Amino acid sequence: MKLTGVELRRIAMPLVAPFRTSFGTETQRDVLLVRAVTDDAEGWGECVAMAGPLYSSEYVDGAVDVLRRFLVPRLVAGGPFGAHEVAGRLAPVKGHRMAKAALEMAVLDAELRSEGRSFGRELGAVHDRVPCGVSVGIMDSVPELLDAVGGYLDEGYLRIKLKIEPGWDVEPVRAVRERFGDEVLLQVDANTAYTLADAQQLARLDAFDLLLIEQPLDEEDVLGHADLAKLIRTPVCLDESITSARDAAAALRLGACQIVNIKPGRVGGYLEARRIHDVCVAQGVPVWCGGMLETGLGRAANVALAALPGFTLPGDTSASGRYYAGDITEPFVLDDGHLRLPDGPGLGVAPLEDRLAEVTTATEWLPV
Ligand code: NPG
Repeated sequence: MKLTGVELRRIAMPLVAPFRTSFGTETQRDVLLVRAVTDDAEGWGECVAMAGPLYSSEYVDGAVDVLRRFLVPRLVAGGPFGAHEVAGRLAPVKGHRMAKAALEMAVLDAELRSEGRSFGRELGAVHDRVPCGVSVGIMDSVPELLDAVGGYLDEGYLRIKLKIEPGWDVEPVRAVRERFGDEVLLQVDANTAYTLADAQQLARLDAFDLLLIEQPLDEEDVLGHADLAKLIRTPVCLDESITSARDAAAALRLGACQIVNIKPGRVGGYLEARRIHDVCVAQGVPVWCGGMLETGLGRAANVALAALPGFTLPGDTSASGRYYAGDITEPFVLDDGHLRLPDGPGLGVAPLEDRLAEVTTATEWLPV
């Protein structure tokens, strides 16, 4: 395909409620969208970098800069290309996986739209809908948490993930188990907030029959996770530590995790995400699709990915309304605890023009 230009568009999306994790509180999502325009189609990518480098080293202003100065120029320098060549062309630029993923997603969407194929079909989806979990932030009090969890269960979510940090772990988990029972699929996510010295405290979670504990230790402490996995019964799942299929293979070989959270932005794109899926399937390791508070664009692609056969655990593929009162696409709505895969070409969804205009804070056109 031949690109005629790339638009970088910043949008500001207020969240329905503050979302607190061990690394900070989000009240508004500052999202970078990438629109790839070719001769016969256009495609959308969503960059999942946050406003600040607190989840990982990437942040949205940095993504804009690297796209403008390095990634887009490199992509087009070698002449026409296909979506499967994007990662290779961008590989000389170190890191910046979220920025790379957004560009690849936009190009892939444009290519699939022009060929009339959907993301789901391209990635290898085997289901037409996916079971959904919801991620519940850290709250000021246990009663407040129980209200929130009760509300999500009433809406039909099939799995609850509690954000934890030192001082907010055993007590909230116990309270949720006591109130809602042992049948609820329950897991926790620490976003790197602990060290191996906390192993005894984390072992207290063993009593609650959790599906998994996600990323308890620092992203670079893969060996620490392998040690921790021997000290606790709850299965360890890695998120931040896994940035490629090679990382995933290494972490599995080391025994650092028994489950993998796959987020396409974190690993450089949907095609690398599929490779991680394939590595895990080959070793019988369950995977699930993470979330980064995506708009309907990223959500559409995540739902397609989550329909691959190895995604055997419900993902953070919540309905649009979990985060946004007004999404920029037709909203994803929960149906019996599931989201349906869009089946149109490419992402199968596109921004609603008026809504997009309302939330746009800046646009920049990069001619090529
Ligand atoms: O459902 O989109 C979602 C969010 C799920 O908890 C969620 N994401 O660490 O996985 C995470 C977390 C996150 C949120 C990460 C915001 C980065 C920013």
